[in-house]
Amino acid sequence: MQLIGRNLSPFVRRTSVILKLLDLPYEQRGLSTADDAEEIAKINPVVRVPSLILDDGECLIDSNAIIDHLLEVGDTGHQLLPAGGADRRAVLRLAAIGHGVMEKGVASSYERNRRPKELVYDDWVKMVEGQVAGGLAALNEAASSGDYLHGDHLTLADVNAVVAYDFVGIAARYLLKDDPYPALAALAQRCGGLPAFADTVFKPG
Ligand SMILES: N[C@@H](CCC(=O)N[C@@H](CS)C(=O)NCC(=O)O)C(=O)O
Repeated sequence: MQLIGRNLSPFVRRTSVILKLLDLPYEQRGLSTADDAEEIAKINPVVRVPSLILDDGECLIDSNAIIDHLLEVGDTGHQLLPAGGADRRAVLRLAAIGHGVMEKGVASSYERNRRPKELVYDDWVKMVEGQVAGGLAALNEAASSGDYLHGDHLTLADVNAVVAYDFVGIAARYLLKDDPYPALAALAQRCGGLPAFADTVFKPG
């Protein structure tokens, strides 16, 4: 399989983490939407990452659809996502909060970095960063009651939370000043020691 995109994108990195946790072999093609739009357009008509090209050439787009497939083929014991019921709903809810933090963190970064300075709308940046903070606070609260966000082992909720937290640390570090989310920071540190997370840290260049 071939994963398209760089791990700077939290959506790409969470896909990389899941591939590694499930021990699924893949290569990564580090294309970026800023520099490689033409190449990416040949793979995904809306020019976004990640995409995953399967061994038979089928191309999946959007991290949600990609991870849905990876869990279907690789998480047959339902470790990362419970098979059903209240546990599944709880993991999906927390995973959605992590995914929302990624979306709002990316939106804030695009507003600040992809527009000419005079066109940046500060009130809107403040609003999306308030949404990032709300999501991180909710994840921090969930992380405060045990070693994992839900249950007694690592799930998709932890993957998204840690990747979202790490991304905010890169893209809007000032939001983490004075360690406002200590339980989430501790979870990120613990998970950071696992190869699936350590091997997917974005390295520029
Ligand atoms: N819902 C998508 C979001 C993907 C996304 O926004 N990726 C960003 C990179 S971090 C991107 O491709 N941005 C370019 C664009 O949206 O124009 C997913 O979960 O995969």
